[in-house]
Amino acid sequence: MLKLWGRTNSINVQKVHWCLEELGLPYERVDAGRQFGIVDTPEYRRMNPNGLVPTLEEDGFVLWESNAIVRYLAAKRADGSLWPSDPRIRADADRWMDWQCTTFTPATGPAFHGLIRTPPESRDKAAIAQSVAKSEASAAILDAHLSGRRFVAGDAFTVGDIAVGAAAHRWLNLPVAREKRPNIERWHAELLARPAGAKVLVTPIT
Ligand SMILES: N[C@@H](CCC(=O)N[C@@H](CS)C(=O)NCC(=O)O)C(=O)O
Repeated sequence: MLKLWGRTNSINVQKVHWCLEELGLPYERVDAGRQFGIVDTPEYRRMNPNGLVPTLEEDGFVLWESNAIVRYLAAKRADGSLWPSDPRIRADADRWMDWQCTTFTPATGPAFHGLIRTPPESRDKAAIAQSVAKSEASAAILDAHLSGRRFVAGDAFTVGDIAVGAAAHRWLNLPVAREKRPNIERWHAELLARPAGAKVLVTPIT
């Protein structure tokens, strides 16, 4: 039985949660992190020494790092669709997963934390403005890439859409003025039309 630890408002947890829902696998999810605690207990630290969420456990096999977990789960679908079997399409999906965690989410992070998790009187306005500018630069790259492509790695939904989609959902729901990005908006609407996407990509973001 698959067991996932993590609170549902974390995008890293959302990726794993979304993948589990896409695959229709039976699983148990335990709220952990921030107000739910658990991550600092010795039992949790034995599984995940980082004290972060998500963590996945399956019959004694423990995995952390959200993108690695998503790929592990997607590999269970043996038809090579969600984590593509074609090496080039797989590399493309993997590349966008890496871009999400090394470029896009670091760009949006200060704006998210400043505007959503920090009281107005304590906000660093300059850091938020810089974060919005960096996020726009990332959004421009993603929007251009999605021009003429249905999903990030081509015609089919893959793990790349899960990672980038969770991050894009957060960006699109930040209370900031954004440039129009028609390709991102069309793709995001398609992600939300998927039952698993609609279940996991909740609003408001918190
Ligand atoms: N690279 C890790 C990052 C994990 C991470 O930073 N998790 C955050 C939530 S998104 C966390 O655990 N924050 C502390 C907490 O929730 O207590 C991954 O992708 O899984």
